[in-house]
Amino acid sequence: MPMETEKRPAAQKIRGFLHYPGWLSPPEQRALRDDLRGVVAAAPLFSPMTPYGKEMSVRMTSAGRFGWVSDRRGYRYSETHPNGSPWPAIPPSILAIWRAVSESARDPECCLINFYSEGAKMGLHQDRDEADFGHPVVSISLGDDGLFRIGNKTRGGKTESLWLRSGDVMVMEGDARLLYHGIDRIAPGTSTLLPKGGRINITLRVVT
Ligand code: MD6
Ligand code: FE
Repeated sequence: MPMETEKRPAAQKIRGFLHYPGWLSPPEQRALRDDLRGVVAAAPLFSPMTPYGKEMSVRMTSAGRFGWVSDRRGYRYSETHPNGSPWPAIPPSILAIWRAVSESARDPECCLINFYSEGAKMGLHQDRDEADFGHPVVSISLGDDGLFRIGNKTRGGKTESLWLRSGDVMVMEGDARLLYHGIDRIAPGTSTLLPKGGRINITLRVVT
């Protein structure tokens, strides 16, 4: 079924982020979940160490040419999983979402998969390790709801929050590209998509 011809929800703008609530139908969410099982089988989830020597509460893995890793050398893109293997290819179902919502002429080179179990969160951060901020960052949420907070171009100041639900897509581009953002918490038991619960967030980026 060609995604482009289907009826898709309109974007809601929040601080320049484009939020598409329910972009993916429930059957599309299940298909994407199953595609991710193949990625995780090839590139197992791991718990990254922050450069400060603390284990992150989120578990992660990647697909594409580059993956995101973090250890005592710092946060960086890497062409290999911590186990030394190259990352698996980005599933076509994920590339189709990028092509539908992003105006980028290029395909993403990194597909980062973050898994949040109950109690996991992600501190306020900027996504600024890519070579060209003219390309957007696209995110896809699956599973339990996550409370997403958006701040400013520098740390501090007023913030706004919204719940990201299973099937939602977010696009961070233009003036919003360098805003601080993070996940305060997830709401366990709000989705039945993942048999053991939790939340998955996928972010797509052009790196080079
Ligand atoms: C998350 N998302 O939703 C974390 N980054 O779990 C992000 O850090 C993010 O949603 C850039 C653009 C969109 C995002
Ligand atoms: Fe981010």
